[in-house]
Amino acid sequence: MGAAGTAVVTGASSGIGAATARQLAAAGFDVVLGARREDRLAEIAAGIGPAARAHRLDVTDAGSVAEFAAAVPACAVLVCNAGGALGLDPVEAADDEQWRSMWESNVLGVVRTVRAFLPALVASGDGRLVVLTSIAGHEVYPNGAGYTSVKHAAAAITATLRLELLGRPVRVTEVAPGMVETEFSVVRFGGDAERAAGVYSGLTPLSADDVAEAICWAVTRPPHVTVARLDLLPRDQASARDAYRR
Ligand code: NJP
Repeated sequence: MGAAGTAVVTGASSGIGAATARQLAAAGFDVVLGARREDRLAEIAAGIGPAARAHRLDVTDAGSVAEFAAAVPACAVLVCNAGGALGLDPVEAADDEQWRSMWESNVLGVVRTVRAFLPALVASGDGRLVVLTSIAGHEVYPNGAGYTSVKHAAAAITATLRLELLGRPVRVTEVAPGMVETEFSVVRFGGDAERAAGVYSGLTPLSADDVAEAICWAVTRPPHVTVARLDLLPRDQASARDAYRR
């Protein structure tokens, strides 16, 4: 067993989750990777080596979360990273299915996963819970309400957990990035890679590794230190709406 204990990462089949699993393994954790695309998960876990194992997980499905948690008896670190955005439309043109899907993965998905792993986090004696929200969890922008509303909810849930867990050995960290170049925008725009590339044009966005490094740092502070919230931005982004493009 990894000297640092077991770390679970949801949404580990790409982007920030995959990078976090790699970096946590390098920091001495055994890592358990969860997501829906099992082929991608298996490939990433194989690349990490014997410290990693992959298990299918759909955070929108209570049965899948229960099955996933049952396969992981001990857990010191839980990174709730699964989620993302769908669409970029004004509220007056809101697509119910896209909104429902975002609430299921970014909000209820976090609640289900935290509920399932909380007993193990407490039992570890030094549990660490990390929730990926976003700058969109603290600011709004036109056409973004579907995503900003779910990330605001995830931020509220994370802050509530810190209050509710006071006195129990679990540290709660919110990680709120700005632009990170991953599959995020390709998913948001339904596979339109050209439109997705436009989001990051003319500036250097954060990489998945930049965010993973911050997560790794937060969960490896001494047990009496809670990193409550990390806001990470590319230098050329000043708010959810303001970016400087060269
Ligand atoms: O995006 P991407 P990121 N059940 O698309 C998984 C937030 N964020 O790494 O199930 C289980 O490369 C999906 O796996 P799969 C963002 O909101 C990002 O950037 O196989 N897993 C994949 O592994 C999100 O919370 C940016 O399709 C599910 C992963 O989630 C987190 O960072 C900015 C799932 C998404 O990987 C990671 O996103 C920001 C489900 N139902 C916040 N649904 C940014 N990139 O700019 C999805 O502020 N996944």
